Amino acid sequence: MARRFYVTTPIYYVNGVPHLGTAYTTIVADALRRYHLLCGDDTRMLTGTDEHGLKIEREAVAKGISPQVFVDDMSGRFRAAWPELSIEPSDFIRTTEPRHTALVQELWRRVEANGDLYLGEYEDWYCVGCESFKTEKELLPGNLCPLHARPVERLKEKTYFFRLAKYQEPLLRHYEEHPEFIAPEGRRNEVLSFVRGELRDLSVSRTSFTWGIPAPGNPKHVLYVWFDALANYWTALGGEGAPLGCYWPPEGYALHLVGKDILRFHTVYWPAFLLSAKIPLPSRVFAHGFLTIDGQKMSKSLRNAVDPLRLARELGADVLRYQLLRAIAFGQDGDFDHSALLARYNADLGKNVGNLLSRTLGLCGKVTGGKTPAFGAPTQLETDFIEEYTRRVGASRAHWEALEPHRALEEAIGLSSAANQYIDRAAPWAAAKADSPERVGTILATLLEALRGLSVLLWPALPNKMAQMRVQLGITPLAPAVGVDLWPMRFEPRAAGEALAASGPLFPTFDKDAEQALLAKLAPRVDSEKPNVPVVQAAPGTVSYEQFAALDLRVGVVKTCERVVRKDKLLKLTVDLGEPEPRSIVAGLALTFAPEDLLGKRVLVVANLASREFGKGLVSHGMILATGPSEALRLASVPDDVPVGSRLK
Ligand code: ME8
Repeated sequence: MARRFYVTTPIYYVNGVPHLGTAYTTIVADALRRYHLLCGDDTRMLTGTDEHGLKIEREAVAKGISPQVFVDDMSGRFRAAWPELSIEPSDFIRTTEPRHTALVQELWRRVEANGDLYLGEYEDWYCVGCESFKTEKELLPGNLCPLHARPVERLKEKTYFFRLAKYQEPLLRHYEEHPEFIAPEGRRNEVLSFVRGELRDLSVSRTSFTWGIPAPGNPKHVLYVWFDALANYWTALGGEGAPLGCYWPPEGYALHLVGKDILRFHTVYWPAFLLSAKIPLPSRVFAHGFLTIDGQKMSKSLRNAVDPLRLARELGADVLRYQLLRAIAFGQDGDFDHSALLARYNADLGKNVGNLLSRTLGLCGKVTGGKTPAFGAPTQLETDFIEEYTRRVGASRAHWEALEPHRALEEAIGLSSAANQYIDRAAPWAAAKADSPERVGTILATLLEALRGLSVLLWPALPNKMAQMRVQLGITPLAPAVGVDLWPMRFEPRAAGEALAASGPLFPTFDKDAEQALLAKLAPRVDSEKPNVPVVQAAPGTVSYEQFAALDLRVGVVKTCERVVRKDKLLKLTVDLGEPEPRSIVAGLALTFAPEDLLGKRVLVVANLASREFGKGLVSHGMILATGPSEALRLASVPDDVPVGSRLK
């Protein structure tokens, strides 16, 4: 029976670009989506962007642009990023979309109609990074937020309160009646002890800024950004009675994947709002751990250095996906280590799965003329292998069900190791020498079937590589359909005589030199000398280190350059910044330089400047640094041996 499976990620704040942490949650969600598709489940995945609130408003003001222009640009970056990681959400919601704002206001009205909102005044410490009030108890010495290590602000304003205290008992009852609601177990205990403590009513509106959804009936207030954001999971389905409502309980199964930083919002506030609005609760909230990078705490400046998109462009999305899903026990904190990524790639994919494929197809090429052989009489070797196949395929499925992708993939790789051992034991080359074509055929047919199974088991993590593997195996691409279970629970070798299509190695391994070169390119530039001091607010007229580090200054080389018709000062260039495609940049350099002067020149580029339009179709995606008057400009540069794409810091 097809289940209705709805998986969501947090909607990400648009004050930064997608980084490894946000990519992590979104990749896991996509892998789960793919697993459920394979099972024939009616599957839906939601991600999106969280665009209101003080943090975003301030960021836009700092950039001198309107919040709407800022969020449009940043949200676009998230939307564009996910396909590069082979993430294919069914929907992408933005909290500034009318479909969302209208339904959030409906949710508010329902909560109000239930008597759960009242006006009052609130005074407490507020962390803009968390968009959350903090009690004195929670703060670090010096009034620092424990998560952001930044000073909190004292806020006092008129606000609507939500009667959270009223939901203490109903929440505890829900946790008890639905023990699976909060996972993993340790997180559940954290929430239980929080809710058993003193649950204070929650401030859910703000009056000191305007970048938010107006409170129905009192537009002086904008809704608290978390009230607004949490509702996305429900508003994206179209609210009550909408056709997509079937993905929400009671008909559907709704799973929220979140990082442990936002557990309380999802397991206390969100269910309380829903209980108040008389809307069914989601089925489960799973809070995963936090990633560190090469053993270093992931901070904003480091995040920029480990750009998941850059990794994916360098190695392919599948390699990054596999490492995040396999190396980190889902639920626990984990380290993302570049050398470990390459080592695991070589071991699991290159030398194990890749080798199995090339050995099998190589033998088929020699022995059966590149066609599938017939599966004849099995010996004990086949019987044992098939037993192991069936056990591992079942175990892998059970681990996906239990939200243990790392274990599910471990079983798949274990199956590949077992198949490699089986080849060594069955020794098809010896059977070929002994002129036993039937025996060789049985061995190769067994291996081909194991590979076919693997192409399904590994697809949630490695969708592109498994599609290529299926091409080499001469089988059709996976085409999941609702109600059709594609999980390879039965071992059914293919008919003889089907064409195979061996081509180059699927997972070419990196030798030591290639590994060193890649590591030098990929490893984040961690300034280990930098003391781990809390960031203090920048004095007027200065920028903080974080603001400086947010600038992406890169070394590029000019590939093409031409004048712009009717714009005397402008040149239109393409500049290689070490990205897959050169950037188009429009620069006011034409009064000093002729186009040919600049060809092949090294330049310094502000690579993350918002794109700017200079006229119809004339858009600049970066800025070249120079000094001097317009007619006598000198380009800022670095020595010629600095590699293209290097970042300045
Ligand atoms: O909290 N390791 O958005 P956000 C693992 N807008 N995951 C990480 C991570 C790390 N080091 N850093 C971030 C918000 N994440 C709100 C959510 S939902 C209604 C509103 C992931 O941009 C993880 O999923 O700060 C974490 O919960 C989320 O990004 C926070 O994203």
